[in-house]
Amino acid sequence: MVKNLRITTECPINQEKDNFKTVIIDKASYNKLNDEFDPTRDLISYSAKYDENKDILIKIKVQKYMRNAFESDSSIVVLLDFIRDSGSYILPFHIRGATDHWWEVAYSIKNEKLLMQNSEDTPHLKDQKIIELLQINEKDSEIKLKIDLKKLKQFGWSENFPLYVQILTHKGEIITDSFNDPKPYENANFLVGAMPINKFLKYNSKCQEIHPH
Ligand SMILES: [Ca+2]
Ligand SMILES: [Ca+2]
Repeated sequence: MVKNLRITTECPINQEKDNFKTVIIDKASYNKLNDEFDPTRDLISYSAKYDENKDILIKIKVQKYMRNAFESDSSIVVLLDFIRDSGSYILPFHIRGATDHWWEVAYSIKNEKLLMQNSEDTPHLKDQKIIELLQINEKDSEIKLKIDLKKLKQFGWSENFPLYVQILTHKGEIITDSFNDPKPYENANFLVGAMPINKFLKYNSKCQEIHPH
């Protein structure tokens, strides 16, 4: 039994500037490691939209973006689960823990540098550039990514399937925050739940606010 499940409420449909739509606002606490980079690993919100080429853009906001954090062993990690009955439940990049959404590709974002990992049963995805970093906005503590849906379709995804996105931060092997569960580090490092981002955008769903319990 997973304890401390997140408590969420709906927040109003929020069209941000540039037509991004807020997906999740995280008001829960995070795992402070008491180095100078705690605020950089604190996830605040994420939002998404389709771009003019029908790819999905994702914007991730942290409390305070500090480049130095990502020059050492911290990063923002994005997991994509887009093939049913496939993928890995063990977290990538030697991060301790697991997820209930078995991912096919994972990206570790360290400033302009992206590391990619594919699950063991999807070797054909190795070195495929599915996520691209578009922008780091230090002033607003945001990064912007593109998910290449044409690439996903090449590898068996279709618009009818959910595209589950999971986002977390970590330092070394330790999870520090996630949008799936506010305190995975208190729940045996198990991430629960993920947003099917294409369905979210298609059905104009309301954003979720994660509250401390
Ligand atoms: Ca947070
Ligand atoms: Ca999967």
